[in-house]
Amino acid sequence: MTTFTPDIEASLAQQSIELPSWAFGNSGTRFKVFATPGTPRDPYEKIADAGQVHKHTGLAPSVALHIPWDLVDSFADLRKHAEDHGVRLGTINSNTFQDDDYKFGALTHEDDRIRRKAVDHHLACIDVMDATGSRDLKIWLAEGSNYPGQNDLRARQDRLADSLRTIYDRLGDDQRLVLEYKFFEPAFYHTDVPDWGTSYVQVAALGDKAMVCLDTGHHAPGTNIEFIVMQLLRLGKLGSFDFNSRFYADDDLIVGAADPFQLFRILDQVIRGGGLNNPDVAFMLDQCHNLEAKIPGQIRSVLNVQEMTARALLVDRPALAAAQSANDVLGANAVLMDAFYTDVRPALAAWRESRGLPADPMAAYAASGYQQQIEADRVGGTQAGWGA
Ligand code: LRH
Ligand code: MN
Ligand code: MN
Repeated sequence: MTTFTPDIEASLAQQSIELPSWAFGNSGTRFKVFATPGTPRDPYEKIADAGQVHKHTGLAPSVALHIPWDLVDSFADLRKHAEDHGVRLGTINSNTFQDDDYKFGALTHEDDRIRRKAVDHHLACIDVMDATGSRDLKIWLAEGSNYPGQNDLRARQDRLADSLRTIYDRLGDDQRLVLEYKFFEPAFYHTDVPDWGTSYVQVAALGDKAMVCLDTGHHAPGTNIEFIVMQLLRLGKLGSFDFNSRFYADDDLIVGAADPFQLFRILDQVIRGGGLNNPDVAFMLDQCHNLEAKIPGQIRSVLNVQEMTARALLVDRPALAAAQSANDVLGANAVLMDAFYTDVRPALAAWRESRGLPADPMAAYAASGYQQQIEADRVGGTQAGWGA
């Protein structure tokens, strides 16, 4: 069996992955949302469920919120509730994609009234961050156009810079803004923040507290995502990941499910660039579980990240560097592939047990009775969905 060095064990012990509150609500395609028994009815129940993921894996100590989906009367109370469930509140996500006013844009809108409304929403999100103790405000903008000529691309970029400046200036000393990019959808011709370069240009103009968020599902097929990871780390601007996996578009499937090798390559570059165990890089999931049960779906997800992290930590870096500098093409590739093909699951199971965690978190959750309990308890009321 593969064993881990103390250095690798120390890295694994520090790893933490943030869960999205919306992964616990119902979601679906534009054709149908299937209800899942036991689905939370409010943000409190979503956080209780997130606590289960952390309890069984030790990997997920924080939960990201989406505003207004997770609006509550008292965020101080929600914070306390999270602590009671062994987790804390993490990144606050703004939402400018479900309001009629934003049909033609939010932070880029031509109409100052609407643009001001969108800016104010972000300022309100920062108020939430003050109450929850969150560090990061994550901004994803659904703005763009469908037809060439529909909009003045350049003027929109200027208005975006201006809006972001107002938001940035409201951040506290220990708070940050992370700007997520996405190459298309919901707009099909142009998107105002379509790629890492645009996000980088915008956040670099703001200052040190603004970083790029990389959602793995937001790239065209065939994009070398690990190259982008390398470049952003090199520039000191990789603020966070939204992990998920995709076969076609922004599928939001379980991270590492579609292409474990890509996840390994990304984590390899994270390690190479000093991004692992680095508090400046937040590792989050951004997923939906349309068919599978949500809590085990999240457990599987964090375990996938842990597994590929452990494999990437096994890369023999001195041997890799030697092969690379000798231009030993096949030798260098073999060093990387040896690590990728190593089955670390038995070593991780043993390591978990040594830390008082279940060797098999999926089995432990299934045996815990929690799923049966929530399915019995949460009848009546409205199940929270991707949205409310
Ligand atoms: C947009 C996105 C963004 C949103 C989330 C629900 O596709 O990735 O991060 O906040 O999905
Ligand atoms: Mn995302
Ligand atoms: Mn997405």
